[in-house]
Amino acid sequence: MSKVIITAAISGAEVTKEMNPAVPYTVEEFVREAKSAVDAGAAIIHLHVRWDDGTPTQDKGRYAEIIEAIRQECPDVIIQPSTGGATGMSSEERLQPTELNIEMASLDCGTLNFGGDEIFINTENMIIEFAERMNSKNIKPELECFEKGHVDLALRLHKKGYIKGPLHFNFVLGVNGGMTATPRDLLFLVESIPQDASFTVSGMGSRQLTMNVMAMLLGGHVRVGFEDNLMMERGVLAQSNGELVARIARIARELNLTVATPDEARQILGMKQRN
Ligand code: KMH
Ligand code: ZN
Repeated sequence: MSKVIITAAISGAEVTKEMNPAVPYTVEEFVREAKSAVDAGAAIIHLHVRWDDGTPTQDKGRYAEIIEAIRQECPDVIIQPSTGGATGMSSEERLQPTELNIEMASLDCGTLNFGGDEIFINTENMIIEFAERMNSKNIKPELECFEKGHVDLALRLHKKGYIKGPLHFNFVLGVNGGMTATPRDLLFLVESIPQDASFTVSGMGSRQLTMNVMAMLLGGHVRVGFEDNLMMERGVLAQSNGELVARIARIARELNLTVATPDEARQILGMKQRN
């Protein structure tokens, strides 16, 4: 039976408690949200951290504190810190979590508009620098692609040896400035990557569910969580990240897929086992 990896992006850098009171800010809230997601079937936690007042930070010490606390409750889960951080952060700031003992991180593969006046900057040289940092620390990159040009750049940098295989993409669709979260655009992206690459799909807002289902039909993996979507349905807030994970895990099982454990996810993604 095919396996599907569920990633939970539990916090993000843009969503706030005003939008959904369950968005985590404190260490205890991060643990609560991570545990709810893992208990429901998440194998990977994509992690942005905050200070207690909700301010997004890439501070190494804050990551260490929150990762350690999550590990106490969820010892096996793959923790994937963000190196995207929030728009406007410098490369040095964003790279801080790679100084910790982590096994995976996001690697953003191109620049894009990010709504209003925001620009999410990832120049070619930045991507090379981030990739080389991850290579040197044996950190598995998840290739975040918000549009097709990002996929092409990632493939070019792979060919040049900067991004190591096996390649694992995350197609992030529906951001204001990136590709739309439509079946046509997702299919175009899936058909643009090598046969032996794996992919996960993130859709914004209500498109989280539709893009997740399509990803599974195409043999891919899924990302849910507050970073991309705060609602179960129109007008109904998700009570926890776990609620979003539980729904996609149920749908996966109904599609005759098995939800991957963290160790199975490591195997699928070509990562070292933890112990
Ligand atoms: N917060 C966005 C500006 C990542 O985590 O690598 C970038 C982001 C991507 O979320
Ligand atoms: Zn992120």
